[in-house]
Amino acid sequence: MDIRQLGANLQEVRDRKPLVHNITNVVVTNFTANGLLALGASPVMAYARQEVAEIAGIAGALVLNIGTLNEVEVEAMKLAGRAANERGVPVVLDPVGAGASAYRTETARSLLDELDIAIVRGNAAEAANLIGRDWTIRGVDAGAGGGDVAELARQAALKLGCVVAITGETDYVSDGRRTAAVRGGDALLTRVTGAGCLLSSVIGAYAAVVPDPLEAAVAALAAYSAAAELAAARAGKQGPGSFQIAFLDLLWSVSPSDVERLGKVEVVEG
Ligand code: ATP
Ligand code: TZP
Ligand code: MG
Ligand code: MG
Repeated sequence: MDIRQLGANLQEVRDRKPLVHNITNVVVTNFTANGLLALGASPVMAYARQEVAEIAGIAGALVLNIGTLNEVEVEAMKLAGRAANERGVPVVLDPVGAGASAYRTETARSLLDELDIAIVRGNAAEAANLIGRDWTIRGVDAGAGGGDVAELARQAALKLGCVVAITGETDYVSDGRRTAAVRGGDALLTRVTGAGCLLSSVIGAYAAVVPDPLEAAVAALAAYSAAAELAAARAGKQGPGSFQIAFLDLLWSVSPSDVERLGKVEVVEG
């Protein structure tokens, strides 16, 4: 894994402005589109089964997020996912709330079974529940769990056959062979709804331009954490509202050298 490319990968996103097709939840749609625009990517939200295959097929990445899932949307996700797979477009899955209801868990698993997913990004509870491990989840937020999250990421990557990024105070990313820890960020991210969902879409933007999905996820997490740290320094004292605006500003202004200076990536294994 080349962790010296963190800044170069951000520049690549800005230079290539990848089109990111999001089928996401109703809570975070606007924040996700604004965050991708601020970073330098090009968001499109498209849900109709009449069009999703066409749009996913020309996108740089497809992001599937089950935050407010329903039957019609899940059908659209599968149509879009198949078109993306046929065209070699990387697919990112955010299994929001997996474990909170049987429908969410089963839907996330069926997307993983039926589609070739490149990267799963979720909290520890979602990742654990996807692979049949117990971990408390309350609505969409991870509760207390326990154990070694780096090992959970590794096991989930092996079992699901893709890169798994588990976020929290420290993020862990694994492809089953190589595992990295990304530290930093700011706890105010947990007070802004959609901070995780936007991150999954940012990972999509990176996956569109960085061929190795593990490297793409690590670079996205490092940039996101750096932007959050700078935003907290600028506006954190005022609280989550001001932080959210500052964070969007920082996604726009964080520089490749900021990411290299602030990025706290450690290769745990591989
Ligand atoms: P949850 O619903 O459990 O909060 P999520 O899907 O919103 O999960 P998070 O795990 O909160 O996603 O991750 C979103 C971003 O917030 C990531 O960049 C992560 O590193 C960061 N983050 C989460 N908790 C902390 C923390 N305590 N300190 C610093 N950064 C954090
Ligand atoms: N309810 C359903 S989806 C959603 C909520 C609150 C947004 C979750 O966003 P995140 O990024 O996991 O905080
Ligand atoms: Mg959160
Ligand atoms: Mg989430």
